[in-house]
Amino acid sequence: MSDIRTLGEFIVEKQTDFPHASGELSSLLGSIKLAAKIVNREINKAGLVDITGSVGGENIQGEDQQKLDVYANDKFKAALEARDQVCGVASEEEDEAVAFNKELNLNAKYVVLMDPLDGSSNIDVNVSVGTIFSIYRRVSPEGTPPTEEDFLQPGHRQVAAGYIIYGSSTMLVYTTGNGVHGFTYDPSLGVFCLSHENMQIPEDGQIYSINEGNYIRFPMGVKKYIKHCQEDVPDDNRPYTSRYIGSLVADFHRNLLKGGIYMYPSTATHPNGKLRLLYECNPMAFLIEQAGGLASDGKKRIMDIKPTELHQRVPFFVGSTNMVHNVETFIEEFPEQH
Ligand code: AHM
Ligand code: MG
Repeated sequence: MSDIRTLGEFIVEKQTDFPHASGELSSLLGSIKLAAKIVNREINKAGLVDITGSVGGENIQGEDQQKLDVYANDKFKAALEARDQVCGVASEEEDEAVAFNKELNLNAKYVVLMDPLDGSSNIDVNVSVGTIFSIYRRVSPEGTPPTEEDFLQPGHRQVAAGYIIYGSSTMLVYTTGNGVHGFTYDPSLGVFCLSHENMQIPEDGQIYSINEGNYIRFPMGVKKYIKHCQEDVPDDNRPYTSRYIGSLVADFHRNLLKGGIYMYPSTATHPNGKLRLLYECNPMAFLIEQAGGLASDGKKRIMDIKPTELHQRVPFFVGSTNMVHNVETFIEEFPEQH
């Protein structure tokens, strides 16, 4: 029992790692932890109550919104607003950024960008889903409502990022720029317990994760890389294993632990791919770099992209360093679009 370190204890312990630490970021992470527990409880009973299924609305990308998407969005927003450390949020489920207008919130230093329930189309079939979050210091003056500029910062300016995976067990994984740490939720105690300190992704991996159904629409470099993964070269541990859940958080989490690459390239029909730079790619990029891996749009570092709009999409290649370098080399060598 005495060996258990809870997320709350760990955050307080690490608080001194932040320059000018005042406890605000710790308190902010505390709100995320609380919302995660509430959403976890609801997801766990998704099969029992009439809560799954479409609410009937569409989000800005024209996709069906699931009831639990809306639920998770509301819970995370409420938890973030309640503790006064955040002046506004941008969410995959909201058309526009949301400003918190209470005076204490107006004086807050941080903005949060999030995908409250990623992979939610998987809930009905009992497959893992996740929440992804990304935290920045505002650039607009404190005491005023947040501006677009606060939300459109490049990923390298993130002060913290992480995800919660609601899976066979629920885990919260986060970084504040001092390594990546994972906590497993113990529902009987109601606490996240440190289970994976300082996670590191192997430099080389043997897993590739991509929706191969779209193969015909991929750029030539990606097609060639997939064939490379499938070649029989035992000295190089190939062919690699193909694993694709279709839930970014779950695919990312597995590859982080085992080594591998996750890819969502541009396609003939979706020239910028599917995933969103601000809610999905930047936070995963911060985590993977902190774990010793790489994240790229196929040509350049994800976290160096200057965002131009909230719901911007970007091709995404993330995982073990040597694998990401390798796919970039193929893309450079075979620049044809299809
Ligand atoms: P979502 O945010 O609408 O849930 O979409 C993101 C999800 C990712 O979790 C997953 O990796 C990807 O979409 C799967 O897309 P596809 O079904 O095209 O392979
Ligand atoms: Mg998503």
